[in-house]
Amino acid sequence: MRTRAAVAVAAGQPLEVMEVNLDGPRAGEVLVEIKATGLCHTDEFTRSGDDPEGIFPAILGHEGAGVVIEVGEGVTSLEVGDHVIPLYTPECRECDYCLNPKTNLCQKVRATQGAGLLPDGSTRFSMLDGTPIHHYMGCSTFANHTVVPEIALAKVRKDAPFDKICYIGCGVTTGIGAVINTAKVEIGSTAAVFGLGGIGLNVIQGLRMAGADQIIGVDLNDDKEKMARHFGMTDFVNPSKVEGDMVAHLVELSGGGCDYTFDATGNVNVMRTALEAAHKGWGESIIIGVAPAGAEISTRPFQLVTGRVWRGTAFGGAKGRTDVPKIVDWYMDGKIEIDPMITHKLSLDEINHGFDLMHQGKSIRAVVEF
Ligand code: NAD
Ligand code: AHE
Ligand code: ZN
Ligand code: ZN
Repeated sequence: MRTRAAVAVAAGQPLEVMEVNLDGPRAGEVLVEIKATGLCHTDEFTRSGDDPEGIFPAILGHEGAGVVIEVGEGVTSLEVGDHVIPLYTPECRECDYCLNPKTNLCQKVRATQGAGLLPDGSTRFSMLDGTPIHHYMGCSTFANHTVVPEIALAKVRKDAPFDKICYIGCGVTTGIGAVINTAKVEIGSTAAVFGLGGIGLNVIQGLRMAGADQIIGVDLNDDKEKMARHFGMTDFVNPSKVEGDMVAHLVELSGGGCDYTFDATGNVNVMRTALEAAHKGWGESIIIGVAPAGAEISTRPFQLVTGRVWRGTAFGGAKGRTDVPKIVDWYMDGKIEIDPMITHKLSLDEINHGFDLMHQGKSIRAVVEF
């Protein structure tokens, strides 16, 4: 078939919206009509050329929701008409990682996924001249139709709106999951969140659910304060307005250091500040942000010797096929809020404007509706 997609033709170039060829699903694969997709900063990270795994041409996008149109041979868990959210962290339920409750990093298809291919080593997308187009994070949701492995689809209820639940495909689950699954924040905790964008606001929402007492938000952009307070932030810090050392400022503000800190910026200098603002003896700092090729984190080992813990999280530690349908229920039951964070709706043709809004700090989530 043919479908319309925004293609990343080369690193650093705007996406090009065009008709592409899409082959049907093979064994273990599912054809999905994407109804809506969010624009995550990780898509921009790859488009820009910062991603060491970036491959071009590719169809980016990993925060989508849609409907099953066709299932390939041997697919048993999904049928035509099911509503689904593609998972960049699949859940095969049989690999060593899936069988270990300590991780969500299913490795069943990670090697081919990282190479921009489906598990059989080929692509389903191609240009009209036959040039193959790579898949991205196993999802490629910047296309009206995509082919995804069965193990990388969460089946969700049919009454949930696509233009909101697409965000559960990354930002919502990552932020809330970082608090609940990775940090396991306790009632009464003190926390700091660095970066109040599409991920950081969901960390804040997760901290409020977990019962944190103090939630310090840190961002260079003052415009992020209002929305963060809406989601539960108790104190706002703009580092550009802090005189002297940021770590000392945060340690004082939190009364000795934070029980938990979260980086949602992808900046390795911020990651160091976040680690060092964690409480001596027990503070944990969770890295969520994704840093460019070549960037490295550093601190004095003494920071860890004296009891601080540095950890990371992918997709908020969520096991997607199991956890994502529950998070959709949380949204539908009013336990979590998504709507205020969807600040812009765009057509596929306007997708590059969505990345402009991200750079200008004007959007939280821009969502493309097909
Ligand atoms: P975003 O652009 O919506 O938000 C980033 C925020 O950080 C902005 O508000 C910006 O003003 C702020 N910021 C930037 N530099 C800062 C600094 N030096 N100090 C303080 N604030 C600063 O991005 P997002 O979609 O929220 O993504 C955030 C990060 O999380 C990105 O690196 C993204 O790639 C990563 N991410 C990781 C996962 C994961 O599974 N680990 C999932 C999703 C996103
Ligand atoms: N390709 C990058 C790494 C990017 C990365 O860490 N991605 C996160 C999800 S970000 C979603 O917005 C992730 O899931 N990581 C685990 C994994 O297996 O990729 C690089 O630096 O090479
Ligand atoms: Zn993402
Ligand atoms: Zn697995």
